[in-house]
Amino acid sequence: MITQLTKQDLIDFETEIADLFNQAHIRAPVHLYSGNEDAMLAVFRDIREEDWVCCSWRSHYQCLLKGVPCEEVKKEILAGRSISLCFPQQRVVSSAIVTGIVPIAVGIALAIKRTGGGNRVHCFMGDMTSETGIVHECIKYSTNHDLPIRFIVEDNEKSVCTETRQVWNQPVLTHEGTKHPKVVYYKYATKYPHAGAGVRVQF
Ligand SMILES: Cc1ncc(C[n+]2csc(CCOP(=O)(O)OP(=O)(O)O)c2C)c(N)n1
Ligand SMILES: [Mg+2]
Repeated sequence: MITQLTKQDLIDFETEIADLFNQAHIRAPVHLYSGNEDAMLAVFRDIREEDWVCCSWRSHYQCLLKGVPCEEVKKEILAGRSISLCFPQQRVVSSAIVTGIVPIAVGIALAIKRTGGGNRVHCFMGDMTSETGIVHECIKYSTNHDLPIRFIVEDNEKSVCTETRQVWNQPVLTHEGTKHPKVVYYKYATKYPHAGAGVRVQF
């Protein structure tokens, strides 16, 4: 583990951000996690300091667990950058474009392989992202070229307010319960809405 942060530390951080958002101290969207702390800590047991962590719009836990100091993450969120947090020093990069980060993660993994590096890439994505065409291609390419990358599918069953399984008329998602060596899947139930923290805040 890179940090000594506990499940409660993660929850406390998101709770503080939720309060700050609801009090209109953050004048930009925030996408909060909850209910996935154990799963996230388990995923991070296999992440080392020299590895790259690639994220979407929802990345507070990854930044904290990759070793970015809490105050630094909070400062960036307060500055309105929660949606695409990037901390190159700690090797965390994010994109707020659905699927945007996935080919970038594959590119980093390809560069590591070509330069003979011993580190890896860990690419986090939501359930809807995981069902897209480009993700299929990225997983296929990474598998066939045995790139040093792992994809983590975080299933909250939703794409914003839409049920992912209903959209695709697919009761079981593509990566649900997978044993693929490069894909990790977990399901969680969040208490937060897709974005924000439950209070309508006008920017
Ligand atoms: C190209 C693009 N289209 C639409 C959006 C708006 N959008 C942001 S998050 C999201 C839902 C993605 O769902 P999922 O991959 O399951 O991630 P979750 O937010 O549930 O973690 C959408 C449609 C976007 N950011 N980028
Ligand atoms: Mg989702």
